[in-house]
Amino acid sequence: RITNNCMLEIETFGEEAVEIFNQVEAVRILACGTSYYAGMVARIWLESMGIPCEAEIASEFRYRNPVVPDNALVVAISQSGETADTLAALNQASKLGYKYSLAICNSPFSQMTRVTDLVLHTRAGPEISVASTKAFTTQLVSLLLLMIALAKRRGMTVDEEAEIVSELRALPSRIEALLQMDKDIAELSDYFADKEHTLFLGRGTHYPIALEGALKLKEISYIHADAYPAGELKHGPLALIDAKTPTIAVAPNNHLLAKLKANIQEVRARGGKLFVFSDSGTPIKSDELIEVIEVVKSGPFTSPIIHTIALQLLAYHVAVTKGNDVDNPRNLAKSVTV
Ligand code: F1P
Repeated sequence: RITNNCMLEIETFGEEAVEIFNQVEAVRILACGTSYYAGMVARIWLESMGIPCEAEIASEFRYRNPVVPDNALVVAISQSGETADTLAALNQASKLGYKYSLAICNSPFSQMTRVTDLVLHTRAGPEISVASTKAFTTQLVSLLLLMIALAKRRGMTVDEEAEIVSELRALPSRIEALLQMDKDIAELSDYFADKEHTLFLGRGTHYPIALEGALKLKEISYIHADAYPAGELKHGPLALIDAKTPTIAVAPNNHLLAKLKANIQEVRARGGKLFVFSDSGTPIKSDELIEVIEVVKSGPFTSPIIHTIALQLLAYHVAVTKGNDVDNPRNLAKSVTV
């Protein structure tokens, strides 16, 4: 719910939460799969506001003993709220002495919501398909609201807050506009349907979006997909580039674009076909090896959401083209409770 600015925090989190947020000095995010990628984006957001933050894979954190910062908030993100590794990681965080806890969950009656101090419901509605889609985008919105609540205590100005809130208000119409691109994205699916491997690249907040795009393609299209931070290309992944391995670059028109353009050229120079998901107006030209897909332009905080939906549509159409059961992919369960 995005209501008028001054009410935003109380309406979203409640007064008890606001009291806890006044104390929080550091954040550790714990999650699995798609939810972990949302946490990776949030880590960059929180850091950019001067809030120390780590994002961790829950199945690793549950066996570790890191030093706990003072007044630290542990944030568990989970669509189901029943994921065994995330619950175990929360338990470990409590044993280690994390002072406060928050669950960001889609299911209001899940186990996770019963063990944390605070709960933020993502209200995505029921997710019928196994692969997380709208759970992810609502997690990102929830994490943005959390970032605002915490950043206000670190000197975020009213104008800065208003800018992010106005971006959020514009999000539904931008998503509507993006969904109009469905046919264009569907047309790409033939190219991918017979491929065995795909590489995803991104930088900054869009690196986790590349990871999520790769995960969706794996989960429902059964195409092997890996995502790399684009700067890592020359440290190994370039060896994978050939005419049979397409690369998808998540390339919004932001301060990292110049670097990403150089990485795109590195792939092109080796004869790799590229699909560049950019914003309208981005100075990258299509040619025989590069196909630019212009997604709806959005602000810096909501661009990861817009780009995610474009990649979700791509994975969906590739899966449909291959005749897969999109809602029930093989070998996967909706809730990973063991
Ligand atoms: C985590 C997760 C999902 C994935 C699949 C298996 O679930 O890895 O991201 O799409 O459903 O579980 P959750 O903790 O977000 O419910």
